[in-house]
Amino acid sequence: MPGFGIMTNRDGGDGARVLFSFGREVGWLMGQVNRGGRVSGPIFVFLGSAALLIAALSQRSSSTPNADPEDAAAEQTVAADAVVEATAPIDPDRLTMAFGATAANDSASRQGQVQGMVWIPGGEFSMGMNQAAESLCSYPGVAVDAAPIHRVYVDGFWMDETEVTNRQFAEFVEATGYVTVAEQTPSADEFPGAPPEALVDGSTVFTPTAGEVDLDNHLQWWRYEKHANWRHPEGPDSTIAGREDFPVIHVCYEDAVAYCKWAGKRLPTEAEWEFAGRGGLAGQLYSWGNELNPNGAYLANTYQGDFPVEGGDNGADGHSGIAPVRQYAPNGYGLYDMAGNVWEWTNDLYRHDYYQTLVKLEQPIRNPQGPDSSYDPVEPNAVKRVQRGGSFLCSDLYCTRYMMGSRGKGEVRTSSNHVGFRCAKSATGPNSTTASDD
Ligand SMILES: [Ca+2]
Ligand SMILES: [Ca+2]
Repeated sequence: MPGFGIMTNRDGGDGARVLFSFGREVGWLMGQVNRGGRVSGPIFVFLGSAALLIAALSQRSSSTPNADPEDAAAEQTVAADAVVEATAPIDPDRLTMAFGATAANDSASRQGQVQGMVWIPGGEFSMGMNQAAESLCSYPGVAVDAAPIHRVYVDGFWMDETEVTNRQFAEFVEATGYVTVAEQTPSADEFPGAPPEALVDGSTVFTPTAGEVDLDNHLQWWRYEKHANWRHPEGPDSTIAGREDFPVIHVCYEDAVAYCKWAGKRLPTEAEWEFAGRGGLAGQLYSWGNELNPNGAYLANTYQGDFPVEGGDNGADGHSGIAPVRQYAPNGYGLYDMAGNVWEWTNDLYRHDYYQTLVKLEQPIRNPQGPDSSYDPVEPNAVKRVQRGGSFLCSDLYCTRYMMGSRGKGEVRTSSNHVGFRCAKSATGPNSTTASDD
């Protein structure tokens, strides 16, 4: 049967809602991304006796400014201009800028305590990733959008100790009656031309493959699961009973923002997230240091074994698949799971060339809020926000984005079973050096 699908890129930290006719009896969709994260498509290939191309790349028009063709053309022009700007010569010294020391602010301005949050002092640090770190991943491209390194200053702020859990999200839904995007039936307005039977609520779920596969086609291990949502992570027959302390998943950007507002918080900026994730360290590969497994210990829930093969996730780190929060030691600021477990939404729009733009500016860049528009050459029409930290599916075979400084991204209305979030909160009070939330 033709179906409504959501596509995610790479290991799914990236993606755009896509309509396609899915299911083994109809065919498949392939050719989105080649090595290095560059575009080779999209190429839609449908096989079978009922071969039928029903699909078009589409985003939720209600949330995307470029749904109108004229707007889309205008945005493309803006994006193209920005790319030209970003590819202008950069001072060679900037390109080879090394990580500098982290100079944290004095924490004395902190006022009181916030339940479940820790104070991140803010200060000046080096943000981004060294291109040489690419060598730690068998699949190239992990550092492409995370270089060059640049100096950033962020004000102090509060950060959730953990990813937002099912227990916390349930309190929010109980109090507000909020319905996540994954629980809503997609509308024909959003996906014009889609057959009515394809418009079924659901979300994207990782599905291991029967055997080894070419890692160039991530659609082999992702499926659109009808009626999958935060309450039913693997589909309608699954439940979160007993998983109260697991991170909430199947939440898209606007779901995360809605939760944050209810909680009197906000999403962190990408710069805040990285400052917090580094835990006071400077230029280290991981949120705890430069060794992935110091003294043989695992310090994050990632993926060990053959990816993405059935039974391949051997759980050497203690967990096959997603884990409850707080299973590993916190980083230097007391934050848990800043690497792995689930990807975390940040508030910044995603541009692949944003850091190339920043490195030309006077350093340090103060409290960067992300670019004004989104642009990902892999999916030029998708509006994306930055995600950070990697997930339980990240592996040195494919996606080492549990490495500090690396970047993920996701289409704003797309959810999946390895993306969640945590909240930030600006400081308030007479001694605060921090701007208030807006
Ligand atoms: Ca694991
Ligand atoms: Ca995480």
